[in-house]
Amino acid sequence: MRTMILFLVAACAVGLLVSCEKAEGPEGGPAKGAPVVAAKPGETVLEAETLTLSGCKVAALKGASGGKAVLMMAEGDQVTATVALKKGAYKVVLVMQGESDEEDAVYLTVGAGEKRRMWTSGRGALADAVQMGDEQPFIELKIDKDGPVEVKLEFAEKNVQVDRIVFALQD
Ligand SMILES: [Ca+2]
Repeated sequence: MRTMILFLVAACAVGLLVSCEKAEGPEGGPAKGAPVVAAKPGETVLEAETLTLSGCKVAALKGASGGKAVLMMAEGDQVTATVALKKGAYKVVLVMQGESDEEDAVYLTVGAGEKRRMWTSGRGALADAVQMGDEQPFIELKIDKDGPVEVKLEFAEKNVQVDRIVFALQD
């Protein structure tokens, strides 16, 4: 009987260790769904909740940077900003959260670029958005000269939460 109890205790301990590892993610990195991109040199981060909002509202979101995101709910909702970027090639990462297949898309327009339908592969967790028809979790942006760049997010589907947009300057 004692052996059995010891075995159960050991099994529980192993179970706890395994779940801890899962919570921390591979190699002690962020948990799945946690923000993937951390601000570092060469990166410009726009927190969606600090930008100019029309229609949509700021909502608390666990795991989001700043603890907040913008909740897109209806046709016409939009978020706009002007960001000062230096000349160069960028990867633009849109970090957002969608709750279902019908609640996972938003339109993103950067500078003179096309209006892109972006959707998140994650469900119920923060994830980097992917452009429709593309597998890359970012879009490529080329800036020809230093200066202001217009950024616009527009409603595509309801119940989408946008955490932030990261412009990462490439070498
Ligand atoms: Ca945020």
